[in-house]
Amino acid sequence: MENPFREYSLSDLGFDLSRALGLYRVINVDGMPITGREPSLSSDLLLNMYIFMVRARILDEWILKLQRIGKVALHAPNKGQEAVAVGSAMALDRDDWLFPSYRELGAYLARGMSEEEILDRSMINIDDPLRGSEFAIYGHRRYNIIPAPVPVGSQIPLAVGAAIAAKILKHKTVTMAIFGDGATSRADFHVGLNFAGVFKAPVVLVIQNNQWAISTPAIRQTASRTFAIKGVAYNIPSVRIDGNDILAVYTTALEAVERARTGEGPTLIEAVTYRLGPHTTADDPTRYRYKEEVEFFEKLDPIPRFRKYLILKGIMTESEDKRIWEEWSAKIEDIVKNCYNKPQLPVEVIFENVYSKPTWNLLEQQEELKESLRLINELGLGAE
Ligand SMILES: Cc1ncc(C[n+]2csc(CCOP(=O)(O)OP(=O)(O)O)c2C)c(N)n1
Ligand SMILES: [Mg+2]
Repeated sequence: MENPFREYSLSDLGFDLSRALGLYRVINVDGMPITGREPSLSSDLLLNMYIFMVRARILDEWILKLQRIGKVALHAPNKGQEAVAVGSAMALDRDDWLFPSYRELGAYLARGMSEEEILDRSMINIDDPLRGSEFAIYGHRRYNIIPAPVPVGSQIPLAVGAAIAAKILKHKTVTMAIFGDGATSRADFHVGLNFAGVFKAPVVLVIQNNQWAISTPAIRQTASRTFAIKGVAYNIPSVRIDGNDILAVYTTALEAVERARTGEGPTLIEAVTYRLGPHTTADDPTRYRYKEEVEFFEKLDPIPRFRKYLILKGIMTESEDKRIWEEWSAKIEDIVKNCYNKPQLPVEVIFENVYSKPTWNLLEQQEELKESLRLINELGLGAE
């Protein structure tokens, strides 16, 4: 037993506390690299990062439009947060597991999910892999993506538990949870961090600090100077980074994934970003934040910033960039049309996948539904 009366000092932490207070970036807000920080990555990898962000942006805009015409029930816009989603997911290997939140289209794409699969889910059509259960929630076993939970932050202890299980089984897999600043106020966050610290779980915990939890600003979420500092109390190396700099996100996440894989335990990453859109399509942010604030953060958009860097480095020309946007806009428009025209799921699916043998009251409700549908049909009251 260690002497409980022993005195500790900062050097006992075993990691650099200042990383939880600083703001690590590799490229500045004008897309200029910071001397000595550029990773040596292939042009293909850098271009892929950019294309995933472009695809996420185009897809996000489409889902928003589809919601506005009544084809999608609800959407949580991703605009402005693409670098966190893409950069962190790209640091994972194929066999690792992602426990995302509901604002990570870029992460699903980076794990190999297609626009078609995402849109089938959004529109709850006949090919919806989750057969209508929940809404605005994605996930797929094929890509080792756990469907995002609705209760905020509940993916954190799950990701930590899965990481501990992998460690016990001596699997080399790493788990990563992505969640918001709001989730750090849930008990799940503290329980998760406590277990991760004690059991040295091979997990990477990424806070998407987008400054808002619906209408609650980050300043009302915590009195801590940074969100990353919270990890220090659990003896978890914690790093605060510029989440609108995809190279900072990718290199920090990669370092964390490697630490986890080599048995060094968890890392907490606070990625500072900004939610440019509303919380969801059911939210009106003009009721709680000024448009000047949004205009200020629009200038820090991660996509034009990385675009400037790629052009500056000669990895992409202006016309190649134009071609990427045109190509993906056209491709995604075709996919939208195709998914739009697929038949809807039959309404009876709401009774599926609950009990292996339906209970008497479910059977009764099923009959009632059938009868209501028959009546609606007979009276010509149905939607097209
Ligand atoms: C336990 C729980 N409480 C409240 C809600 C309602 N709710 C949904 S999202 C949200 C805000 C979450 O904010 P944050 O964690 O910062 O994520 P962001 O939406 O900004 O990505 C709230 C309060 C919920 N889904 N679950
Ligand atoms: Mg938030």
